[in-house]
Amino acid sequence: MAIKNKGLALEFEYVTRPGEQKHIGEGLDQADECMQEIAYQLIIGAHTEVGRLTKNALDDGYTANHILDNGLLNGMAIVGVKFRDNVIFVPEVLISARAMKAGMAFLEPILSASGIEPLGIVVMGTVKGDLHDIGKNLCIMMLRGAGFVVHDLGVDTSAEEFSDAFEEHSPQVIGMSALLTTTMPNMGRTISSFEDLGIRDEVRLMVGGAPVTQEFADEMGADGYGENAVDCVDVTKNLIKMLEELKAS
Ligand code: B12
Repeated sequence: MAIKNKGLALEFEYVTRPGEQKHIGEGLDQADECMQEIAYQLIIGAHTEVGRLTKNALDDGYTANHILDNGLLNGMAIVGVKFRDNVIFVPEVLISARAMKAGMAFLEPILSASGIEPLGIVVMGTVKGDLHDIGKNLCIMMLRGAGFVVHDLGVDTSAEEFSDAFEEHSPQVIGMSALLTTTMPNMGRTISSFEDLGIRDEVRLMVGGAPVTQEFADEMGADGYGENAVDCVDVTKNLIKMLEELKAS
């Protein structure tokens, strides 16, 4: 392990699960001192610094992809782990998200002009009657950071709006978020409406939000459930694989 940046080395100590240590550790191994500094500044939420370092790195000849993978995403991976493990809370995540945005402001125009194929297309929304969107927005941020194109339907999204978005954007995965026990059933209603419209097998439906459990997700016939924003990315990747297999069979 070659983490030369002292601050980042201390941050990496929060990564305690062996699988994650390996995965994130390998990512950090690819990062030179400049990328490690970007990752560290993102973790501590220094948005001006992340913007400045990203611009300097581009001027120095690093590619946008390299900075995204080795700088910003390495930092975001540790932020995600710290958030899940209750080391940091929503305000700190939002501050790191702002730093990610500051870096992405320089990278996005280059990435979109280069026509790199996205990992997949995802539609996300908070279900009808529910106005909570902090968790959904964190999921979206992680998905975009991981290379997905995400269409955000916002809050209070009806079943019809989800199916319209399916027709408009042709996503492989649709994610629904609910924070209220009273709005959770609207996830099931949306799934039923996809069945009624005959489009149920053309897309994978994923659910999440604090009161949602795997058991509840299974009961209402969702294809996937994620407990947090880190899970959301893994679940999305698995669901896309599942959909491809389903379509191939
Ligand atoms: C912030 C908040 C609000 C804000 C929302 C602001 C916003 N822009 O989101 C405001 C003030 C508007 C609000 C309003 C209300 N709220 Co409120 N709110 C909260 C609070 C404090 C935090 C929620 C939050 O953001 N958590 C942090 C995020 C990061 O976590 P998260 O959403 O769970 O998301 C994570 C995971 O669940 C997962 N995830 C989330 N979505 C998805 C989707 C997918 C597909 C996947 C894979 C994963 C995933 O990943 C996320 C990141 O790790 C909670 C209490 C609490 N401590 O949880 C109450 C809480 C959710 N609210 C509650 C209530 C009752 C209300 C109101 C009805 C209050 C009222 N009487 O007016 C209204 C409802 C308004 C409405 N129609 O929606 C109750 C719900 C009770 C229940 N069991 O139903 C709670 C639990 C408070 C309580 N203890 O009573 N609220």
